[in-house]
Amino acid sequence: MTIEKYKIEEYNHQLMQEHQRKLDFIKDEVNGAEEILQKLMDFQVAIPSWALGTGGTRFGRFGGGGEPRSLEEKIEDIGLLHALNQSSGAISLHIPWDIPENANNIKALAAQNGLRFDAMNSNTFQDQPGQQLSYKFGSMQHVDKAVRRQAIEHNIEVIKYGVELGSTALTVWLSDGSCFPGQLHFRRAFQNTLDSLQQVYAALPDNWKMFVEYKAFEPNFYSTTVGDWGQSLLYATRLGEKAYTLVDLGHHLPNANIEQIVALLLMEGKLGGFHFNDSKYGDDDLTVGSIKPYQLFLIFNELVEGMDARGMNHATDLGWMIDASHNVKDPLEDLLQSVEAIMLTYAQALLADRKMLNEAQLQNDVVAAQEILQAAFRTDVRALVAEARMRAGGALKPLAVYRKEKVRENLIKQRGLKTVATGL
Ligand code: AOS
Ligand code: ZN
Ligand code: ZN
Ligand code: ZN
Repeated sequence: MTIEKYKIEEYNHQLMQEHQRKLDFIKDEVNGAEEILQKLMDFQVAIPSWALGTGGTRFGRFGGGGEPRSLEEKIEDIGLLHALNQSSGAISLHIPWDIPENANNIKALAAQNGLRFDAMNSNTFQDQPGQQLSYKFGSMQHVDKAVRRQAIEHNIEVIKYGVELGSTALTVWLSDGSCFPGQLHFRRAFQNTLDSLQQVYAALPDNWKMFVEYKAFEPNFYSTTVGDWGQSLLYATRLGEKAYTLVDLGHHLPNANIEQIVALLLMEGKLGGFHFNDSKYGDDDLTVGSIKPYQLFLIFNELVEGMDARGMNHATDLGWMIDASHNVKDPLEDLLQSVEAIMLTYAQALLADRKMLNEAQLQNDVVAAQEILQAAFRTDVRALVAEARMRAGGALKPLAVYRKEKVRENLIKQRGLKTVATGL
């Protein structure tokens, strides 16, 4: 199914008067509104192929129907999101869940939908049917060289698929670790992992990046071999200049200061990419901005400040991706909400008065610093984000159009009620 452009324009037209009033107000309030609008239009967030179906937990899964049954249908779904918000112009694939049978056709279909291929994701956290050796005790860390070899070869295969599709990054998330004290020799696990990663790194094309994603715990509950940003940074530094750390917002121990982590990784030129989501307890993979919107703002504040300090291009120099899972929401509605939350927060970070903040910091004026940040965070930028979306050809209110056009009902009609998308 597709949503015709004229339909979106019709809906926009109905809302125009109200929108214009709000836009005029905010344009009056902030400096450099046009510049912010352009940055918002340029900013694209990649949608993970595994987030288009219902996720579920180990206690069960309650499918919502009409889920994509193939890579083609996943691309179609993201095409729908992108038509509505014009900010989801990329897809992050997962091998083996999304093996492209015919790369040229898949590339053409993505292009038709205005999508490019962001980072490719490998999978050595599950055993696949017919797989020779098991990852039960790890993949790249494994004591058996043959298992490590298998994991390395899989990652090299993922790069090959990515090259065919025009992707330029590989995300490696390893579930390697241990469940009990004594199970693992930490240094040996680190060395084996480094050695394995080095062999994958050697197969990376020149224009590619490698993202090393860390995660505090789960599925291993005693130790994780890429468990925090320190370990990830250590691997990335040892690997070389094409290797970077990837920050997934849900992968920290409780109360970690993620904005500080981001600031330091940027300072070192080692921040490569992002997995946006939100969490209350752990790797909850909840809708972006649904639990801790102020934390998200503080992270974006550091991102904008740090990227500007290094002269980086906000839209292209980092890999912006969502990593989400949905238990009770329609996945597409959830993703619309997540992208919206990212754009709103990015806009707020763009309008923070950084010059004043810097002065306040130099004066040790703690109160002023807080006022400046919170003034930006409390600014209602919804009309700005909506305007950017409309100028790019999207909907002023994507979620409303999605519901009025009965997208899910139509997808269920087309694909059936009992569909299971491959993914987490
Ligand atoms: C796992 O917890 C990580 O967040 C991964 O980035 C991701 O969920 C996984 O690679 C999906 O395949
Ligand atoms: Zn992730
Ligand atoms: Zn995760
Ligand atoms: Zn996750």
